[in-house]
Amino acid sequence: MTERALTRRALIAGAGTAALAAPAVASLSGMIDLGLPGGPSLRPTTPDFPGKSGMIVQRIRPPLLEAPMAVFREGTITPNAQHFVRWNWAMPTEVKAGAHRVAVGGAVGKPVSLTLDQIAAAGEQLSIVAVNQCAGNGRGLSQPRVTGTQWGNGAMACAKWTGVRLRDVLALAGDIAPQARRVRFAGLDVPLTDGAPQFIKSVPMDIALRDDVLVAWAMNDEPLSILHGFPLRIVVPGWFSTYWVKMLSTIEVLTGEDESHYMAETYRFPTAPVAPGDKDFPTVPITAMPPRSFITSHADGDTVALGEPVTLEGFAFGGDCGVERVDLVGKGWEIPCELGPQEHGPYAFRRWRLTLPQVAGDLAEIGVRAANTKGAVQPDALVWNPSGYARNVIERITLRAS
Ligand SMILES: Nc1nc2c(c(=O)[nH]1)N[C@H]1C(S)=C(S)[C@@H](COP(=O)(O)O)O[C@H]1N2
Ligand SMILES: [Mo]
Repeated sequence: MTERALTRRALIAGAGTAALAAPAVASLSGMIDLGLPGGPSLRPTTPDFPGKSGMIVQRIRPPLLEAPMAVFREGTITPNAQHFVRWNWAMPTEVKAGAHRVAVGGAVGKPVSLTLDQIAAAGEQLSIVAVNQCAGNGRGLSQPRVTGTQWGNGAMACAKWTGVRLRDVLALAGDIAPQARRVRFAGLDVPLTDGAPQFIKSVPMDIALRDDVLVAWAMNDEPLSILHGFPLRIVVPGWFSTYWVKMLSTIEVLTGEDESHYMAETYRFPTAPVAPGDKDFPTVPITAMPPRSFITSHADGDTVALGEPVTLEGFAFGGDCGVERVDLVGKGWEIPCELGPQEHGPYAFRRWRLTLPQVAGDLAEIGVRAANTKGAVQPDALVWNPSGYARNVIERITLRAS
């Protein structure tokens, strides 16, 4: 529940029209090195996207903005100004809340077209803190390299999402047909090239009806910005954000499999290990996130004082459940880390820390390894796949003692 006295009306009606000024390519402000193996690794940063600051520009239009890793040093909630942005196609740069409708149709008793007020009144309002992570997060670090947006690890963020349950919105459209299999979402964005597929995604019925899958209008107590999908987006805690459709305009109950492009052709993961060049192997859609963890107190190549204690800090997330444990691992050794409180529930970032009593020499290739409460553990070696999806290999750094 929201602590602040933000009513659903204030959130939606108060937002009125959201618009996005075009960013100026001219005023790129600095460069950041993403450390991508073999390069090119430098990316510009810009202050020029509205509501954003210090973001790494992967692409201007449609926008792809990445958070510098330093953002994650602070807290377990990522500020909206540093929340990564990803659009497959161009999104409208202005959306009028009063005119917006969400069509709910397909295999339902009574197809409806809902206003924002009707959606906000569909059921209990609730807030859930959850990690929003692109399925391609960290893809640029793949070795061998793969095609697609060359993200470092900054295509992730943790935020508090506020809205109503998807199942309460579905209920406004009458009875769901007994043969219903999936629920598909579309937004207002349209392909830039003729004949290209629209970005639509679907989840199985049991996921759609979950207690915590939202039609959300707020992110960290602010109305969703245009970049994050004003006025409404889907939130599926624990699942990669490819399913978190923004600028939601259509909800469709399907009775069969979903053969649309972004379900049947892409965002899929091999069912067994593959090597570069392999073809025609079976795949399944990318769905739930595996656990990940990061060191934020130090970066690769940092110096630590020889003979002194050193405190390492960072954060972890369990993926589709909570974090069970985090270990610092070196070459042939491991030490359990102290976990911070699970302050925001199982789907959020969680802090860890560890003090080593005395630095005896270089800390070569150290990393942290998270295990989640369902028993999934981060692997030692990259599970390579041709699209670089679902990276969760232990990320290693070396600290020099002197
Ligand atoms: N309408 C729409 N929703 C979308 C997308 C899109 O292209 N269009 N991209 C998805 C993908 S792949 C990601 S990673 C997340 C990014 O969410 P964010 O920009 O709020 O961080 O939005 C998802 N929802
Ligand atoms: Mo994504």
